[in-house]
Amino acid sequence: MGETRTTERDTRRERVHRSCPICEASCGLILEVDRAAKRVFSVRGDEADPRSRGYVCPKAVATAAVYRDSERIRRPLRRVGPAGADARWQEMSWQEALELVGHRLREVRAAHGNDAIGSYIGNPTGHNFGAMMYTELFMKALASNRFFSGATVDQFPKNVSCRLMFGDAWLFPIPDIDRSDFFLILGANPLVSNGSIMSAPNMKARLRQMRERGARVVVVDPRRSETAAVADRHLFIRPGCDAHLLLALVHVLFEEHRIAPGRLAEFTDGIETVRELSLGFSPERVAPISGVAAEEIRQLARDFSAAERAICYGRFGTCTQEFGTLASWLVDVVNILTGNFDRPGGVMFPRAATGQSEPVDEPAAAMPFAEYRSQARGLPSIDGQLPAAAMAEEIDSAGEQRMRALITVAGNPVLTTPNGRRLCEALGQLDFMVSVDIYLNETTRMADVILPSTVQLEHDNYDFLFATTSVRNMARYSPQVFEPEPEAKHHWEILVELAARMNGVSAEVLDDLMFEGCLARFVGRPGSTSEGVGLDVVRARLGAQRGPTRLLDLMLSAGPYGDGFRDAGDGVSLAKLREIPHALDLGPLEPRLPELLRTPGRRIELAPDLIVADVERLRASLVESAGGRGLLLIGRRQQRNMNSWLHNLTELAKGRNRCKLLINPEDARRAGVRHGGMASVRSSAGAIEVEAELSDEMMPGVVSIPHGYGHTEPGTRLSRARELQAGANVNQLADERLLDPLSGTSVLSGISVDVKPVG
Ligand SMILES: Nc1nc2c(c(=O)[nH]1)N[C@H]1C(S)=C(S)[C@@H](COP(=O)(O)OP(=O)(O)OC[C@H]3O[C@@H](n4cnc5c(=O)[nH]c(N)nc54)[C@H](O)[C@@H]3O)O[C@H]1N2
Ligand SMILES: Nc1nc2c(c(=O)[nH]1)N[C@H]1C(S)=C(S)[C@@H](COP(=O)(O)OP(=O)(O)OC[C@H]3O[C@@H](n4cnc5c(=O)[nH]c(N)nc54)[C@H](O)[C@@H]3O)O[C@H]1N2
Ligand code: SF4
Ligand SMILES: [Mo]
Repeated sequence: MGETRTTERDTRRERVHRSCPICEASCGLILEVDRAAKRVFSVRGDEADPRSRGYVCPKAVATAAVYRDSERIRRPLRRVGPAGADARWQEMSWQEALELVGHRLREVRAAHGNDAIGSYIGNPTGHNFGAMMYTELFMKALASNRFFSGATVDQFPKNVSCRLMFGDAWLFPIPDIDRSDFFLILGANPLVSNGSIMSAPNMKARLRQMRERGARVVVVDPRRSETAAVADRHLFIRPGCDAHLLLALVHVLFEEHRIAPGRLAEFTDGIETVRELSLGFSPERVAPISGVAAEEIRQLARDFSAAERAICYGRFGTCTQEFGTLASWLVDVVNILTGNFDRPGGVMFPRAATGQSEPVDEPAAAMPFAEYRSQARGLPSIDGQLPAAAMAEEIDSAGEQRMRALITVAGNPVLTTPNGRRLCEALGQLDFMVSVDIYLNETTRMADVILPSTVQLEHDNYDFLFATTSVRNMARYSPQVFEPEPEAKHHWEILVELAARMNGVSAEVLDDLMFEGCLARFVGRPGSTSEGVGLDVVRARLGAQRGPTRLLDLMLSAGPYGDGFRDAGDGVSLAKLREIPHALDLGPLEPRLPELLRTPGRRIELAPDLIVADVERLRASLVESAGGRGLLLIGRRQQRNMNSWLHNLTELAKGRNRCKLLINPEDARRAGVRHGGMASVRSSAGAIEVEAELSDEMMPGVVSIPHGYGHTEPGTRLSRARELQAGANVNQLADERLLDPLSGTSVLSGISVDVKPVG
């Protein structure tokens, strides 16, 4: 790393630009590389990038460090003998590996039906254009109801509330933070996470700029987080009580005649129903439960509605809790009732250059709910997903109808979903398991076959998902930097190859199907840039390319900023993006309603039936006694982690132990736990031991342990993670039975625990 002495080699040094694929912020990077020697000399922020202006966080180095990690898997592996410390892994050729996996999966399907094969899709998929596009194809090829993903330990409540209110699970209202006067943040810590469903590099500078121009930032969080520490006001809240608090805010808005939806009223249904729902939730009623004083709630409602342009924003903490969907819904209810929805300085819908967030002709049908039910617990599938928390029981407790094979793709559910111990044991009972992954980790060590994909520097990429979550519209293409090793396969190629083998067709046929699907969906839409363009023109222009780059080329030219396949046109095209080494700034977000709504009649559904019914559960919780539930456990993110998967990189994992229990000194005294001493933390699901750190940044009654640790399982290939940051798996404490019923999302924030000193 860094500058080295001048040698002949320097003549081969080149500077290449890419966006960082680790988190949503997608910062612009400059990498200094030697392509021939496949070396990265340095990674730094790109000052000329209009999005990130030189900003990067310490994780930027991961892009290079993962590429060179000698423990990363580079060729398919097959396990010989049982999983565990003594497991042996044999390298296989791609041909052999794909044949074997295809054969075993077909066998399971023939004997037990489609649903006998499950799949779990993890987070890095969202950071990889090819993976995203072809996962859909892959799911169709599997045609199984047993679909699980990281969403149900993350943002799925927001997907559900957006689906019910706006007709699309992936149309997210995004904070227009650079033009706002008031920013209310619940359950998010963007200073550390760098923003989630709010893509914007350098949150620290942006929040500072907000305050410099007189805007106010209020953070509601059971921990005085890094973000709370730089806010104007921080309110402690009891975990799991955001829906109570927000409904009390709504109560005050009605009571004090602060309802001002403005033009939104013309296309919003259900305002009166929401008023009625809020009646029983006065601040006085909610205060003892939530721990937020009634007067604070009233003041917050007044300040929020008095601000010229305000944002109510909730994220991880408001989703992964008992009332996750209600809280996610109420965040938008507050924005809508105060007229801060779809207007500058409030929240708005970004416009992706690839066209997936354009208005559609046909309204969406009702959200599929319970089209399938899990076999063990009868849990409903919701918009096609089953709760990740149900994976273990679908294997170990579903009798003849059990899940017999599993495909994990870029995920580590043993560490990231509830009750990792049970899941791990259940994985051992599968007839067959295959993992598309680049590490032999706590989950993939249970697989029969591991299929490693290329990593980011070995393939091109496009910031596809994050164009729909960005605080400014943008387009960003990242070129491939290094040639992959001979025969290496890209993530999308593995998915197509498997899909092809499952269905007895060739990979080319499937790839062409994908392409034809995109042609039909994106090209020639009335009013679009490609209206009237012949498909023969499009085909000729796209040439003989294959795979995701062809799809991207098509989507960009057909998209809302596209050149419409007219060579002389001045719009966006892949060829033009290739010429721009940075992100292309497409301007600030703009109002897009009601045209964009995908509900029948293009109306905002402020009081969807499923949600109205769930408010009863919230009402019932008001009469439960506050307190008496012992300590409540929440998580926390740390700058040098990304969920479970960067701990094998010395650059990021070195330093002091980070997997600690944060506990308020008063609670520690009561529990007899010392600063620096080991504490045993027990819940209804399990127990772990971690070092305690006393801190008044924790609300009394609430403790915190970060997730993604627990690199202690035998038989992984993560020697540095084990040595530097083994930690303990906090998801041993997450009970797989506790879900937000409207979304099937796990309760990870607000788990009842007992804390005791060890020994
Ligand atoms: N208690 C608790 N649990 C949580 C959370 C929490 O805050 N608290 N957070 C939740 C959230 S928000 C999320 S998103 C989930 C994440 O949950 P997961 O997605 O299950 O977990 P990750 O740790 O992100 O695992 C990423 C996996 O992808 C692999 N990988 C990385 N890059 C590539 C690549 O380029 N190709 C391929 N094929 N594989 C790759 C890694 O080796 C790793 O196995 O965890 C959730 N779990
Ligand atoms: N450095 C780093 N950055 C990351 C990640 C990472 O692992 N490391 N992961 C990425 C991923 S996958 C995601 S999804 C995003 C998530 O990004 P964020 O949504 O910003 O999530 P967190 O940083 O976990 O912040 C959640 C906050 O909610 C608080 N909280 C917990 N329970 C409650 C509650 O019941 N109510 C309220 N009001 N607050 C509560 C916690 O104390 C915490 O401060 O971060 C992304 N960025
Ligand atoms: S904030 Fe850090 S991890 Fe996220 S994109 Fe920027 S450099 Fe990468
Ligand atoms: Mo996430």
